[in-house]
Amino acid sequence: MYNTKIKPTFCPGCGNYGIKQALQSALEQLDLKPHQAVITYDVGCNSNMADFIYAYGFHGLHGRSVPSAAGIKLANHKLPVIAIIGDGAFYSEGGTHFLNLMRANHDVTVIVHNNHRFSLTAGQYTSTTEEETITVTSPAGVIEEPVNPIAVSLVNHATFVARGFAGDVKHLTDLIISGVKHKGFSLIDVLQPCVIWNKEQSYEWYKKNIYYLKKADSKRQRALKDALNEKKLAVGVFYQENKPAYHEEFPALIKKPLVYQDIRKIDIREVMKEFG
Ligand SMILES: Cc1ncc(C[n+]2csc(CCOP(=O)(O)OP(=O)(O)O)c2C)c(N)n1
Ligand code: SF4
Ligand SMILES: [Mg+2]
Repeated sequence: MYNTKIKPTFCPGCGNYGIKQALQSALEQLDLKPHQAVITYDVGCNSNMADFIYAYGFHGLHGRSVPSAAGIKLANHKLPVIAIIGDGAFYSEGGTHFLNLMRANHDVTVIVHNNHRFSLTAGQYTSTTEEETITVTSPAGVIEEPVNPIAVSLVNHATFVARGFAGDVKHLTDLIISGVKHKGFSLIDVLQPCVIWNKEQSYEWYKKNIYYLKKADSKRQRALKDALNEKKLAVGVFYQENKPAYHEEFPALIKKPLVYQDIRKIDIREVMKEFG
């Protein structure tokens, strides 16, 4: 139901196949028909998915699929909105959106295809690439410390923080379902093998280096312990909190979604007099 006629063009073995499959299974299990949800896309290998998934979609600029998602949600908060984005886009290029949209608790689910590279443009290092990694833009090894998106989200007021693995589609499907059901901002960072530009972090490497969290914590400090674990990578829901979403607190949206409001009747002449 969610496939277009276009055959995916990801490289054979790319982790994006697993993420696509998990997203489509989640939509099916949530009983969302292609016209009942909106998916925003970015620029990158990950977001070529816009051509392959049959559902309402919006293609944004690099690093901007999440503000597009927040805007759509503000226009019609009855729609489930999912943003697809890469690590280079969300944690590097669109870093301000990463920091600021989660604080507002916009009710969107963000799925980050985290392959630790700018893959579409030939494998440059991003802000999540580990120190000392050799890439085309770091021939002597990366000097900077990597961003830890899970730890940053935990201390930056995100209300649902999770990490999945593209090689475990069933687990990732469950994370996406929980993220979409969560009322507020949900971050799902996905460990995504890129078989072309990141040979080190392969499926086998991840299988040896991940462990599964049992359940979401309700204390940020406790969840941080797993987020800061440098020996192994935790996958699962780190933290979840119930809090009103942005559209539930924004006065103009409390009665009904903006798209159902008749804005033709609004007369701004009185307000404008203040500035005349
Ligand atoms: C504003 C802007 N900056 C840079 C680019 C060039 N660009 C396009 S895709 C890309 C890499 C994408 O990396 P990432 O977001 O991690 O996605 P991936 O390809 O790894 O899935 C870059 C740098 C662009 N198109 N627009
Ligand atoms: S370059 Fe990497 S991320 Fe892009 S499609 Fe190929 S394997 Fe996937
Ligand atoms: Mg990337």
